[in-house]
Amino acid sequence: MAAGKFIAKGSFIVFEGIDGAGKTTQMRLLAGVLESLGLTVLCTREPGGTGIGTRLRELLLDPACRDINRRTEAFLYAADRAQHINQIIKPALQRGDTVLCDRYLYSTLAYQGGGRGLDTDFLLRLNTLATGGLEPDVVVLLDLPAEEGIGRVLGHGLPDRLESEKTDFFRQVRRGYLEQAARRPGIFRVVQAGAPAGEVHRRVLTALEIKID
Ligand code: Z5A
Repeated sequence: MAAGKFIAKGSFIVFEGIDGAGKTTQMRLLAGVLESLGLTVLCTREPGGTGIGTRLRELLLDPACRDINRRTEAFLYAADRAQHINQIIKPALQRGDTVLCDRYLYSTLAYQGGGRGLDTDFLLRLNTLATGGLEPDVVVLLDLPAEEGIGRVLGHGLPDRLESEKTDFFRQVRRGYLEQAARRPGIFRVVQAGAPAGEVHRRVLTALEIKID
């Protein structure tokens, strides 16, 4: 097995995509491969990668908070991110762990920007404050049509606040992601995610230049 330029001790890898894109599934599969390469892997997520973040997540995804102001929502995601980076991500990277993160600031740009129409400059300024400029080595964008993603998640119980949004919203979110990927080809790897999980896993490995003999 050989790993390309993105995979090393202390690499920071982010998975992005609309709801149901398969981020959790693909992170778990990749973590297994990286561990077999001898790396110590930390899997984490946003929102909710810390104790404080878990409480923010409950608030953010609560259907009763449907009337949240879109700027308030952006500030809460940024607050979750600031706590997550300082408590979890930076210490792990400093230890030499390989960090796999389910969502990061690109979710804010896609959902609060593309989906809710907040100004990109405002979101970037807010998130530069929250992240201190910390960027991942690579962003794996799992891309699939909004209808497919929604179809996958609606199988698992009551929809949370964001899952109940209209399909159009998720189309705009998807567009927001694809625009980011087009603007930042150096950091984004777009993987077509509308295939069985094993096939998507192979595509992720190819995107990350990991070769299995
Ligand atoms: N949000 C935001 O607005 N702004 C921000 O800055 C941040 C987040 C950080 C987090 O919810 C919400 O917060 C999210 C965006 C918003 N929107 N919502 N809702 P979350 O963490 O609960 O939701 P998620 O990240 O979208 O997770 P998810 O819905 O579970 O999707 P996933 O992790 O991408 O997929 P999965 O869990 O791996 O798979 C979902 C289902 O599909 C499951 O039943 C799998 O068995 C199935 N699956 C997975 N892969 C496949 C394939 N290849 N084929 C068929 N079925 C599959």
